[in-house]
Parts: sequence; C-alpha cells; structure tokens
Amino acid sequence: MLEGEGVSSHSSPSARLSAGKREEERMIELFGDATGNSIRAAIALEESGLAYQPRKVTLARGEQRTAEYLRLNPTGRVPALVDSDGPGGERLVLTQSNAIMLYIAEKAERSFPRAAWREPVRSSGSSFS
Ligand SMILES: N[C@@H](CCC(=O)N[C@@H](CS)C(=O)NCC(=O)O)C(=O)O
Repeated sequence: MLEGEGVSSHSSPSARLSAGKREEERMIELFGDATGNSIRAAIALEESGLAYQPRKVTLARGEQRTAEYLRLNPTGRVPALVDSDGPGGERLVLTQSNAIMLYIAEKAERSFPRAAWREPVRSSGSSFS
C-alpha cells in the first residue's frame, strides 16, 4: 500500500530549497486517491513547483483504515501531506485539503491567498481588514 507513483521534478526560483538539510533529505509526500480533496492538493503542489512524491491510498481497498495510515492521519481520510522539512526544519504532518493548499502556497512563496483575502481591500472604499 501507499506506493509512490512518480516524482514531480518541476523547480522554480520560489521553490528552491533553503539551506540546511541536504536535498535528498527533504521530501514532501502527498497521500491521497482520485478524489476532489486529494486532487486539489495535488494541483496546488503541481502549480507550486515544489518537488513531491505522491503516495496512493486506495480508498476502495480500505487503505485509509490501516494501522499504518491511521498513525499518519487518525481521521482515516485523505489527503494528508508530510513535509520532512516543515517549519523550523521539523517534520510536519498536515491534513485537510484547504490547509494543505495554504501551506503549499506559503512554502512556495506564492501570493495568491494573500493577494485575494489577506490584504485590506483599498480600491473600492470597502475594507475587509
Ligand atoms: N475536509 C476534508 C475532507 C477529507 C475527506 O472527506 N476525504 C474523503 C475522500 S474525498 C475520505 O478520505 N474518505 C474516506 C473515508 O471516509 O473512509 C478535506 O478537505 O481534506
């Protein structure tokens, strides 16, 4: 179970890995299946340019309920992201597709969530700040 399906090897300036751990020690893994929530997380990773390893969790076979997967995500749902080089260089396990997307955007230094919602709206006279 949880086998890899290939590596996305895009790279962009914003996606370059920071100094610290050697490149082969840094790894983002995305555990998921062909569902909307998993696919949106995968799209965010593809768009980010960050290298990652997809790990398939076949829901139809109940792989989300194995002890191995439940250690990763006790809710038994996909997607789940594991970043061996998370904040402070620590391993991070993240669930919830929207949280994963925001994390990827921040890590890749993409500004789309910040531009859309996190800055005050000044042009129209209304403000959400
Ligand atoms: N709010 C969660 C929902 C995750 C979720 O419901 N995943 C479903 C597939 S789309 C799942 O893993 N179902 C397996 C199960 O419930 O056994 C997210 O956005 O990631």
